[in-house]
Amino acid sequence: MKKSLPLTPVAGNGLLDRRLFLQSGLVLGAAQLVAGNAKAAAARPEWMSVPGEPFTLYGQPAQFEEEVVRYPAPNRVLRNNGASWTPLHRLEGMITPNGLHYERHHNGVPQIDPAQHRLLVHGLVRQPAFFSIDNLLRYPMRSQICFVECGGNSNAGWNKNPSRAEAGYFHGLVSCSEWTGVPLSTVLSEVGIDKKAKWLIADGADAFAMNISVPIEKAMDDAILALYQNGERLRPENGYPLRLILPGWEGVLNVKWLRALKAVEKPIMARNETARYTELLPSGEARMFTFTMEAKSLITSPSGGMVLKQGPGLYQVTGLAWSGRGRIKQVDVSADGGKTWAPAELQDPVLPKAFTRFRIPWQWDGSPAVLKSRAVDETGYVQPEREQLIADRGRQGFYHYNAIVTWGVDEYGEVTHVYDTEQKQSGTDVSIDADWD
Ligand SMILES: Nc1nc2c(c(=O)[nH]1)N[C@H]1C(S)=C(S)[C@@H](COP(=O)(O)O)O[C@H]1N2
Ligand SMILES: [Mo]
Repeated sequence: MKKSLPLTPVAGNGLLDRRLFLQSGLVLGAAQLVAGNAKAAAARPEWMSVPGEPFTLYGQPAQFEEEVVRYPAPNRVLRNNGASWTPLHRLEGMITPNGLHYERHHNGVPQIDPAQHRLLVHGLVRQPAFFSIDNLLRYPMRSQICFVECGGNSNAGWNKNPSRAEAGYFHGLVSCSEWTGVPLSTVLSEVGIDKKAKWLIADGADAFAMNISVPIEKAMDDAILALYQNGERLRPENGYPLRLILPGWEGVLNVKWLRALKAVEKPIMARNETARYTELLPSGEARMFTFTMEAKSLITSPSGGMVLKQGPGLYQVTGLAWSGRGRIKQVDVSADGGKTWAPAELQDPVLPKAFTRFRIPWQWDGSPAVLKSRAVDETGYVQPEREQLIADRGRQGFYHYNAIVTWGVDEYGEVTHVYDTEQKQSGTDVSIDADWD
């Protein structure tokens, strides 16, 4: 017999040992006990009396899951320049379903016929070449599970008042998929890169004609010319038929609808690497070419807009952590606004540059509580508190917000986003004040 763990808190305000969940699935006491007649409880539901629906060619979510959708940025969609958020607070595990991957386009989704699409590799190369999709499909492929995150994700965190958006509609400009395709290094060695080349200019085939500069080292390291997303061909909105995947690097560099790569000596200084995705620091200097997305974590349940309906008792606190520098080493959770912390259980697999699911049991006593999570990655980088991030970066930034997220729980079990350890703050609803131009 295993010795069972005591329900003694391991940190303030009722956080319990993370191993408790590994002991028994019934620890939350969530099962409904059969009171009285077990035969009535075993009665067949109505859908057992008629044959089911026929087969479908392509499956859709259950009709009862219609609320699990992306959230489009208000007013921006009509102009084809905007974003839509992944509902992270309604998902589990570490993989984002393809239909819910966040979207960010600057001029809509081009409808590309794969038979007519070509990738041109040129510039400082021995032999410029075209690659059709059929050509690329013949190369040996590689898969990597990694996140893609927009540098503008979570930017409502810079606002003076805490956003009232639900967790995913605030932090969901990040998604995690298994990307499969041809290692970019394979194609580059085929065309022969000149030693003078230090950058690749990547071009997209959308009406925005998006372009951006990618350092050669990253291109030769783990970059993928992705053709598949979670086992099926890319979705149009995520770059069909070909996109660049740079694991752990800012979303904007992951050029969709990829049509050209030009080897050059210097970055092109495109709009999206100068006027955008760059921030003015308090020193007056511009923080540019940041590339790697820093470690971040987010409690997805309970989170903003949810209610602890069962009243005081045992709850599962769960969320996601990720880092562009590598693996997540630890996620600490606090229920007392950061005074004390306890390590959460990290769910396998814990992969570099991928979502990592964490869980910890929490005994809520019915009084106000303040939940936080803090990610530490394998380089030792610790996710900063909001005050710290603002002290380091000032408020002119707009991009690259990765501070600790705080959820306040009131005595009714209602969960809201708060900024500091005060349980509740007044403040008007803040829309995501994003300049997506
Ligand atoms: N061709 C092209 N590539 C693009 C963009 C674009 O507008 N056009 N948007 C970029 C930005 S800013 C981000 S955050 C990611 C979004 O990828 P997704 O829409 O697949 O989530 O794609 C990047 N690649
Ligand atoms: Mo982005």
